[in-house]
Amino acid sequence: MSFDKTKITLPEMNRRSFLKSSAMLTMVGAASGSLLTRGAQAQSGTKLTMSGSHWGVFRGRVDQGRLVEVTPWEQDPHPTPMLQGMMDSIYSPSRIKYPMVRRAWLEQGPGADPEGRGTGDFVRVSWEKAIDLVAGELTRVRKKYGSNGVFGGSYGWKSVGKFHNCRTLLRRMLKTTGGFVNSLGDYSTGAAQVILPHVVGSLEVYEQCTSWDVVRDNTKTLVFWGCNPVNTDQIGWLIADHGAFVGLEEVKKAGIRVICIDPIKTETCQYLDGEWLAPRPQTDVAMMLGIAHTLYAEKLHDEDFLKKYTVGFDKFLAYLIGKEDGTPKTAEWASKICGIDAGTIKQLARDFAKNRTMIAAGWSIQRQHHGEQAHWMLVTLCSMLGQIGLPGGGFGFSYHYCSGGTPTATSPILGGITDGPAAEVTDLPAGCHPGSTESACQPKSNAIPVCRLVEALLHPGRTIKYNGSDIVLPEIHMVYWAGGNPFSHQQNRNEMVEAWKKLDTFVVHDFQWTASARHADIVLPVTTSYERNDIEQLGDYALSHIVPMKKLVEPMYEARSDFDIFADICERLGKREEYTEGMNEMDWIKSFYEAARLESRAKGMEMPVFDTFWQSEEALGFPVKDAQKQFVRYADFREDPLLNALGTPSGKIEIYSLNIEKMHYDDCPPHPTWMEPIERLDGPTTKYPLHIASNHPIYRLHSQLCGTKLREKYAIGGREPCWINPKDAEARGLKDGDIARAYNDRGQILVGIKVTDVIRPGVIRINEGGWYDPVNPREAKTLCRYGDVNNLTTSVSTSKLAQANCGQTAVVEIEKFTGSLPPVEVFIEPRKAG
Ligand code: PGD
Ligand code: PGD
Repeated sequence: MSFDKTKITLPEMNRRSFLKSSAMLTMVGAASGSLLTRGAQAQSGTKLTMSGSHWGVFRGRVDQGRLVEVTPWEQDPHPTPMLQGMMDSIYSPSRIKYPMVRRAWLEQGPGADPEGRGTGDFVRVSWEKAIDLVAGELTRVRKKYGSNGVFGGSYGWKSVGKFHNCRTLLRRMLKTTGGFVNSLGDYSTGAAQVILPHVVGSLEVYEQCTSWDVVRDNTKTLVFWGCNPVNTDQIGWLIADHGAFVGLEEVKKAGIRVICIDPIKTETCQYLDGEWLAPRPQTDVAMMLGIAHTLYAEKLHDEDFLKKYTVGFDKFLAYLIGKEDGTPKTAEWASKICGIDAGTIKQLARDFAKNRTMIAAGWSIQRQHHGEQAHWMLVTLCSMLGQIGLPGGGFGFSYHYCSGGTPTATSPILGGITDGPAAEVTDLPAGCHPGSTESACQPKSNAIPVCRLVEALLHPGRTIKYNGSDIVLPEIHMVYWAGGNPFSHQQNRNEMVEAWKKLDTFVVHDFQWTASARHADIVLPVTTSYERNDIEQLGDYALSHIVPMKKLVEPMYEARSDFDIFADICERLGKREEYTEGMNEMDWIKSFYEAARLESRAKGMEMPVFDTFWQSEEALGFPVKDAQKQFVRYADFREDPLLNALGTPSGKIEIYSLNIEKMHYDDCPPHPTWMEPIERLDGPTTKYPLHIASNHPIYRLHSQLCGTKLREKYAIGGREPCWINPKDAEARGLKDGDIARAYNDRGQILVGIKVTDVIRPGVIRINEGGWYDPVNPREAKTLCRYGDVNNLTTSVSTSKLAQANCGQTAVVEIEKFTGSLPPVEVFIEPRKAG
């Protein structure tokens, strides 16, 4: 493993000049023809193979069929140390080698001994047998319960690549063979992405931000509100480009004032020498209201902006100044809730109004009870400041994700495999015909809000509200997952374990023995993306290159690609041709490239023929126009709000929403509102004294890479780390390196203690994504030996509007663990598998 060129260790930034990267394989305008320039690696004569990952572009060196070295791409401005874990994911002892079936399920049939899930008693079967079992069970369940008996929402991450997109491939198989229940939304921005279309007319959370260059040149105060790009921009949904690190370095060089509002003094705050304000978690809306009240009281708000570009400020104002409920939301009022002193809150209002202020908000502030309010209130606050659409002012909701703010290249959109023809609605109530407008004849829901699967299993037939509509939770008997790790991402693990007992069958495709695979009935081993060919774009926002993702090594053991597995299942069900469309891996990859080539030509650029591209071992680069480098979010709206009206009913920013008013939800009023979450630090009804920040991990992508050697970089006593303030540690007799038990009414986990003053007293940090390792899976609320934080979080939804997850809502107590320490067992094959 060679990382000599980069030497980065978080939280430090890589100080080498990011901008020096030489042009490698670059695509130029048609006028000058197609041009390929060889990169330094190729010139040296060393045979390295290029591929890509969520952690960046890299070159792999293979010796005698084994990947022995991974080198980050020369043009990556800030390679992440996580790339080191990637190689180990191929060879780690947590690799799934063969198709496996849970013994009780195999011998006694679907639904047998549900308490035995997770005990690791698996039997190895042949691929032939495994495919028969899956195809047979799909047929049985659909015949008995209809297509709504099968859940294929399969939420979660996957590997990069336009072809081996496992979740899409799963849906394609399920659609082709007879339908399924899908999922709505995601865990990242579940609340914000439902409320923001009512407020600004788009999802906003995944929109491009004002460019870093514009921020550097215009912003005077840069606020990171629950936002930690130094950590979270390490990865990409597509291949990570790490452009945000260039932007952050520029911000630092420019000496821009940085304020970080976060219970943790983040890596970003430390790198940028930011001013750290640490409110109580889950109280951001109150703090924002305190700032808003000061703006109004001191006449610092921008009346012209509010009049011209927003609707409903008058109604919100009645709430803000207390006309509506008798409580003015003053800085003093806010201070009591959020714990930041009133003077500071007032000063923030003055400073924000006086200077060009950009508020970069992360997403944890909406991943909590009533999370819809946070982003709505932030838009409202920025509307009062009146800087939205001005260079360097307003808000950006994606600076921390996939390097938002990195200018977008003029490139074609690379297509990918689709989930096939539109789903047929098959589950109409008896006696109804398709297209009937009778309300009794509306199809039973075939999509549920993504985090409500557990609720559906526990309460089939229950009607829940969702963004103005009613959804009847379906009766699900079979759950199929390919891409994603529900036994990591879902909140309230013990409730989930109980819900899973209702299932007949749980099928999982993965390459590692995750907790989900361990709780499955049928486990199918898939290839990693380093054992197959694919193609992908670089940078979700940058879209700067097309990257050949070339197979590095042959599939290990009996692993097969998701595509091949699904094609075989379709064959058993008589649908192979429909599924594959008669094409293999390389046919599909070429077809995506060729379509991009045509689009590119229409844009006046000439891409090389596929074979030249594929054999070049280089990424194909696209130009970035100056206009993109100078991009200002909402500049067009500001310039002409009629011509560039927003997608809201009024065409303006909706501080009061009539649409939401019509929904009459008691937990999501029609204007931004402070509402107590069900539990919080020092909250009125809170039972436990410490809040858990279940942040995104520094050396993992959720649970991905937890099963690799990278764990040695952070695990404490072999357990997931728990950061705790010295005061809280002392009060509990805890010191660095201790193993402790964190617990509440929902569950209990072991963690390794790290005492640090970069965390607010009253808050502990246990990152999400630690692998669930139950001591005794048959025992209710059993101890998790490794430290999966979702044993402790609540599964309550944000509100009736978004029904999103509240991963950041959890209070706990923690104590030194004095019993005999159970060894961690989750990072090897299940013991009884054979
Ligand atoms: P990952 O660990 O990325 O987590 O939850 P998610 O389920 O996405 O899971 C991806 C899985 O896909 C891994 O097991 C990986 O091995 C597998 N995989 C990768 N490539 C392939 C492939 O080609 N084929 C197949 N079949 N499998 C593959 C993440 C979710 O967690 C998210 S997105 C968020 S934002 C939430 N965050 C929090 C949080 O902040 N706090 C808490 N408490 N909980 C959270 N949960 C959520
Ligand atoms: P988090 O780490 O959960 O990241 O991006 P997101 O912004 O949600 O939280 C960001 C910051 O919010 C943390 O510093 C945390 O302390 C702070 N915070 C927590 N609660 C509160 C609060 O109540 N108020 C305030 N003011 N701050 C709070 C997540 C994004 O990251 C997503 S959704 C995904 S899918 C990706 N996941 C990963 C990952 O797993 N690992 C890495 N390294 N990078 C990722 N990037 C992406």
